[in-house]
Amino acid sequence: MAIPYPELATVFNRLLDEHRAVTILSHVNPDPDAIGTALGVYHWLKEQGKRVEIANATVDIPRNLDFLPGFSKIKNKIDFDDSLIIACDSGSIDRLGFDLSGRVIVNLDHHPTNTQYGTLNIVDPEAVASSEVAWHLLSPLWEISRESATAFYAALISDTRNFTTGNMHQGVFDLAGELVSRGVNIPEVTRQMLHRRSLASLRILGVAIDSLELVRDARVAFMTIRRDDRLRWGARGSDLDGIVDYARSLVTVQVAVMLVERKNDIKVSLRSKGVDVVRIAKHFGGGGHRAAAGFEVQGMELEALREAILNVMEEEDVLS
Ligand SMILES: [Mn+2]
Repeated sequence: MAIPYPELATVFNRLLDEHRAVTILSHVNPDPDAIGTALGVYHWLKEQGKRVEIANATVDIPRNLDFLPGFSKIKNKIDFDDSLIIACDSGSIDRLGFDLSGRVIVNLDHHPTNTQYGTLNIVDPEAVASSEVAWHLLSPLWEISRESATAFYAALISDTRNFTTGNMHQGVFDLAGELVSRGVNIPEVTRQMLHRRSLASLRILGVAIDSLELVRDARVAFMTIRRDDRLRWGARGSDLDGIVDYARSLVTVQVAVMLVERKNDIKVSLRSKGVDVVRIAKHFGGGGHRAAAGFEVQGMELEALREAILNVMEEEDVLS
């Protein structure tokens, strides 16, 4: 364990005692780790009789997670004004999308680039998912129910891409076993998470694969999704999840880059094999993990941005 969970849990407990209510948040454009971790914490607190609300600043949260217990409780606003904030899977305070000035915040995350914005920071960069952080913090304090375990398990399989990411180790399987022993219905979670894709997500995958370009001796792959393509197929942000992994899976590729043109900016996702892409993301004001990072830029054309990214790769000497 990289961080002193027992000591952090003591402070966490004290903060819980000092507040009459709790607001659980996760980052905007949430992925299953954000939603799953938040819901797991939500049930854990509910079961102890706490007054809890759960919110996310994004209106359009991924509908394929609606099988998770409590999904329908996720609101788009914060109603409690003096509650303890628990922020899940969010590397910075602005990624939460709400005005949190003057609030007491528990920052529960695993991004190495986390800005430590909390009153209490429980940030474990060695954890493969934020739900792993939640598990280490919460499981010694109070029972983990089937509801919480299911949400944490969904978060875990998502952030590890079904136990295949480069940071996998035996402890993750042990954790999965612990969660499953609380009654997680594995086939059901698998069905809901993997076999319920939208048509738009496959159409837009086709667009992305068509756009594939290889440069620098095929060590760098670019995929580009234009706004027109998304509008044409009705693809939402969550329909693009995992697409960049296809580019990384190519034998020669060390860095895969996906550029997604949006209304006011371009969203860039970086994935790598063995090289550190968080350095590239940081250069553009973003963050993430060694092998998976991202950032957003405004006021740049796709072409110019591609060149800028290649230049930063050169400067930072990320390619081997
Ligand atoms: Mn995560």
